[in-house]
Amino acid sequence: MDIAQALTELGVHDDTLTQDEKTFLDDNGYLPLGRILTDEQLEALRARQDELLAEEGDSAGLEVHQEAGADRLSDLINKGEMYHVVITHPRLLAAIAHVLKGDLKLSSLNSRSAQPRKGLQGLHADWGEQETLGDYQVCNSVWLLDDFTLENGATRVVPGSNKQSKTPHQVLADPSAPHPDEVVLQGEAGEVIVFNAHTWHGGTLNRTEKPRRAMHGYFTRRHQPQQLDQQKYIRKATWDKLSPAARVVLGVVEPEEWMR
Ligand SMILES: O=C(O)CCC(=O)C(=O)O
Repeated sequence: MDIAQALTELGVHDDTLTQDEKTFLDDNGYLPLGRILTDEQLEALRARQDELLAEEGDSAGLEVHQEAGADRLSDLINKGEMYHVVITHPRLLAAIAHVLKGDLKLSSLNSRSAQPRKGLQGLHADWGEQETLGDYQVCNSVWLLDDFTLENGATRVVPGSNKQSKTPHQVLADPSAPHPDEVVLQGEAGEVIVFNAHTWHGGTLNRTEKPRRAMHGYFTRRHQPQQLDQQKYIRKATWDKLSPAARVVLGVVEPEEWMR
């Protein structure tokens, strides 16, 4: 099955996003998708996150990246069926497909919880300078496990920065400083916001006493390496739970040793 068939099977069609939504995403480099998770899904994801952080301790996030001031987890596709919504939800996939011209696979699914009084990141793009402007290679999504507010370390983006080739580090004297055009992405727990990962973005300082929890479903073009090599990490128990279409979105094929 190719990715076009997989997306169709998962319910992604030309009109899954409205024309206004596509235009907003093109112009601004991000798009709030509204509420995607049910209350039950949200509770399951929060509970699993707490469980994994406790279980993994100092190793949490190691498969991809650890960060001072934030609790991170990686390889979440293999850590619970509740995470599979990130590679199967039609509105999410439609937005990613819009940015990546239908040529997509998951790069990684990580969570990032900005710790109280910490979590400020410099503005960055998840890719270097754009070689061909508008030929995007990566697209990200933030899944809010807590409300995102102006106070608790919500993600900021610079709207329209997807439409120029440079990264913040090439252009800004201090990428950590507030940017005059930045927008802080506010929303309620259970909502999802897609952002073109070439759009300048970063976590803000969590000024509260509670963690700010979120997951990042990060996607890339099919010819690019993944942030986490999903073929290397795929577990049999995960494979068995995924539909053929979801396996294509994950970019995995059945390992030979399982076929013997
Ligand atoms: O969690 C956030 O608010 C943004 C995270 C981010 O951009 C990153 O970790 O690269």
